[in-house]
Amino acid sequence: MPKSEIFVARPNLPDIEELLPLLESIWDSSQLTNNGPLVQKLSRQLESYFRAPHVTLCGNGTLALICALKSLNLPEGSEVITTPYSFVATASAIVWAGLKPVFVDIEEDGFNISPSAIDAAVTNKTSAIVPVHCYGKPCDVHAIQDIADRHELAVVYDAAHAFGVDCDCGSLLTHGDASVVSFHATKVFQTFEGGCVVTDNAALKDKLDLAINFGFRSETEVEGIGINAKMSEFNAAVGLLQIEKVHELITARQHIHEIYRKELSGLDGLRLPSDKGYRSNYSYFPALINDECKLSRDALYSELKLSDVFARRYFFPLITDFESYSGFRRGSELPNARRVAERVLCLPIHSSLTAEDLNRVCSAITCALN
Ligand code: T4K
Repeated sequence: MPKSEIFVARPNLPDIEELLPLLESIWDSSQLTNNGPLVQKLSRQLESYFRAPHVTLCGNGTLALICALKSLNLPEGSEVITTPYSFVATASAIVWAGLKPVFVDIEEDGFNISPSAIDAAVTNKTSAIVPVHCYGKPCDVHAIQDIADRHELAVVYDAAHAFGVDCDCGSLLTHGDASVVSFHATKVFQTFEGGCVVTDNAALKDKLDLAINFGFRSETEVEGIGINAKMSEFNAAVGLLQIEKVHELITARQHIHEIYRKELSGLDGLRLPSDKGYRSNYSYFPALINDECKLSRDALYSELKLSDVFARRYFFPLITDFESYSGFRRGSELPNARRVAERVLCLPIHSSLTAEDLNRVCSAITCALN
């Protein structure tokens, strides 16, 4: 029998039987979008889950990031310091918001933006910082806030990977002016497409609610240049079922994380991620294939494909290596980001992986690297 393909991510889908009553409620009301009852219900449930005062649901994480930046009224064309080690949407959102990304390096021993590199890159054109909690691991939020306060900069966290993560001082999503979460199909909590902005600033929340709905304050009043970034009732229905299960889904991922750490820890040169020091959501399992490994990262990636194991090189290439982003300013050299981008391999981690799947992944890696 042919072996099934093992993907880096797989959405957890709600039971169709459970979805039907929610779909019936949408059909009965004919309210498909525009802040309907399911969107409102999911917003309140997420505020409670994130222990945060305000959540604005959006059509996806990228639109949520654009709207968060737009709603801060940053000067048009001003500079936003961010990381080149991320999904391209981090930078594209900055550009779509009419701002200029400035790329600085990540920390020497991690995946997140370096606070000292941010500090050194601030100029009188800088208006904001967009750090990424890469793979859901918290940035140094205290150091970043200190820099932002000293230079009067806004901070919008790209928390696409950080659904429900806690850091040393509670909910990670309550740091900065706003945090943006993605609910894409590949994420821990998914609504097919979706995302949200989390903020504790009521005035910002008001602007966001206008921004995602063309700027409409009332039937006859438009404030600011808005866009359509609303979440639909269908996406919210999926979210309402997902939120009931999310604890179970994160626990299943934690189990996989522990199995990988147990089975792969003895391999020369292979560096495995750790969940120490914060409450993780286990959204990714980024392993580093260092120079002492028997195979290079790309060789291992190809070798695993031969076993139908589709690990992914998140995040390679660096955003700055895409032609469209090569012209933006570098606020520092990028040696740490480059080293990690050339060595990282994200292993499959999702709630539908079976013990047999995990055995296949671990055996394929062990055979290749031993
Ligand atoms: N900021 C950061 C830091 C992000 O990582 C992202 C998104 C964003 C912002 C923007 O948020 P959104 O606007 O997307 O809400 C995927 C996702 O499309 C993307 O959401 C995610 N980050 C990024 C890290 O990964 P691809 O191009 O790798 O996706 P794809 O289609 O190759 O999917 C990966 C695997 O997942 C497939 O091999 C199979 C499985 N899969 C995928 C989809 C779409 C499924 O099983 N079912 C599916 O429906 O970008």
